[in-house]
Amino acid sequence: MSTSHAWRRRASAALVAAGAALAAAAPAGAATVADGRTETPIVSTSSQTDVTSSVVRLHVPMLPGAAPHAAECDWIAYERWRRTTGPTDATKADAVAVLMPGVLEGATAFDVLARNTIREAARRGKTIEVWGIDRRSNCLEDHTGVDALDAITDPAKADPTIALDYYYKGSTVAGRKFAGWKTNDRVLADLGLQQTMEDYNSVLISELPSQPWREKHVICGGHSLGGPLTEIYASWDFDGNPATTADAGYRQCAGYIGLDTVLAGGSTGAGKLPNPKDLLSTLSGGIIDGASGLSIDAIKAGVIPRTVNALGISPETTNLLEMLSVGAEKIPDVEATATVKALPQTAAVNDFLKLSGAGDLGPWLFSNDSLRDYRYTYRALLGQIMDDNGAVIGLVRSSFGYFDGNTQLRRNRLPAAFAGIPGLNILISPGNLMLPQKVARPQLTTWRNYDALPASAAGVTNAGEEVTDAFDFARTIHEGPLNLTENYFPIRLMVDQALLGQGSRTGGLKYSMHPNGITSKPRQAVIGSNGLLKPSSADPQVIAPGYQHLDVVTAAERQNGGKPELSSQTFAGLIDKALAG
Ligand SMILES: [Ca+2]
Ligand SMILES: [Ca+2]
Ligand SMILES: [Ca+2]
Repeated sequence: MSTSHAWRRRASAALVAAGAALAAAAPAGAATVADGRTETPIVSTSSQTDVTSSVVRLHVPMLPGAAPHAAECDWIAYERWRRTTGPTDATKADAVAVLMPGVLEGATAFDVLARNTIREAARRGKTIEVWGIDRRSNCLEDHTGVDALDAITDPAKADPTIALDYYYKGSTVAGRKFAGWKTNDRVLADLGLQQTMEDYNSVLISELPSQPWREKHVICGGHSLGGPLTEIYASWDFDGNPATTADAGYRQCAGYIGLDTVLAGGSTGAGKLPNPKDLLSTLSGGIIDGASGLSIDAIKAGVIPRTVNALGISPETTNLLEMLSVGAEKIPDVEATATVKALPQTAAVNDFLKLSGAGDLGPWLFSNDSLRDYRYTYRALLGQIMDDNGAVIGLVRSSFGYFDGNTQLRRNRLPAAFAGIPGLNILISPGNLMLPQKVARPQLTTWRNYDALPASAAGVTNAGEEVTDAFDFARTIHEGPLNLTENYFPIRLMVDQALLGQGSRTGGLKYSMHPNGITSKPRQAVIGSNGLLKPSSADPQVIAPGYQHLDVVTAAERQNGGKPELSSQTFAGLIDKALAG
């Protein structure tokens, strides 16, 4: 990918971007909204210009009884990808695929898969759209500082200090001051399954008004937790009367796609429940301890955390990731050390840098060793945090290249040390992970893309295991008004899922009435061979060799060795099958 080429296009589109910024502000002011719908074009630096992207926002107030909340939270959003030459009316497309993200994941995660699948479908003679849902919890995010950084068109001036000063030093950007992290916002306790299912459905029925059309042309699916959420959507009965089914979730979908996830896994209680309790325990910082800790009242009262704030994973650090990704896209080879050293010494930032940089259990427990001890370019820093040869957190791993420039690397032994600790071992996964040695005068660690591995990668990774383009990966973390992270993942959502799976039908869970909805239509899973799941017989599945948990949605169209990109090929195949009915 040519960065300079991308830069020229971005600069030439500056006027469009200015207009987009105004439209994006509409939900706050609402003055320019005629009918409760806005669509904001995204100025993308993707080289695949035959696919265009936009953000659609719909005015859909929260369910009655929700806690007081910001006006932004009465809007829902999705990112829309479609053929540049295709119809603007989605119902004129052959198919619309609607995808639900996983834990801590935002809509832009689907960018690469969406583009590749739209292009593959076109080669098969079909015009399709892909929509990525941005769950309602994203309404709590304030992107002002990151967006200001992203808007700078001269790479030499893309100084992250602009964003850091906004989030940490009270500076004013675009007339706004940061109001602080909303980790304990009461409204998060209301963002459970019922609200999420209603939102999934609202996108479909308001944008594609004909139920018969939807049942023939809409593909439903998701990544990670988005798989169980799709199973639950298929089971949902929106008028609460199981005798009428035109309103049921499974009657809105022609087929289902699962991306490193399980679709027919029993999240509705129909089969064996994939046990989310260890993950819940970890995400809640150990406060939720198994089934006994599952209580909606406790979340509302604030006894159980309302969002993830554990092990350095917090709204603060996911926001930081987005900031760093701007550097990894625009100034990939510039040294990031000064920025890393300038990061605030908050508990969340320190925990995250230490978890990522300690290298073994002893230093993690007894020292201050952290990523602050090493020197990286921006792209190498992103690699340390998210690549399959750097990231200690398996949920965020993608395979986008390998380190270079530093001859003093060592194995990172911390994840292996965590392997026996229940809960921790779900988030912190062993792998072929490297880290710079801690030395007095560290060398600068640089980065090589997935298709240009250095000889020093031998024995750690290889061309067959590297599948994602580093430029596109960095781009998708922050591009446009949305982003790749769900900074305020509502723990309520996963608690509801666990309760539903245990058979509870109290409150809003009573609408899960069609447990076999997910098996009523064609379905297909793509499983990464290095992802988070073991192969299972729950769904028809394709195994993507070398793919990590995120690679199933980020893998590049052009694979090493001329191999086909399996996620988009499989996705397009499922669409063909579903359309054939
Ligand atoms: Ca019904
Ligand atoms: Ca790698
Ligand atoms: Ca987000």
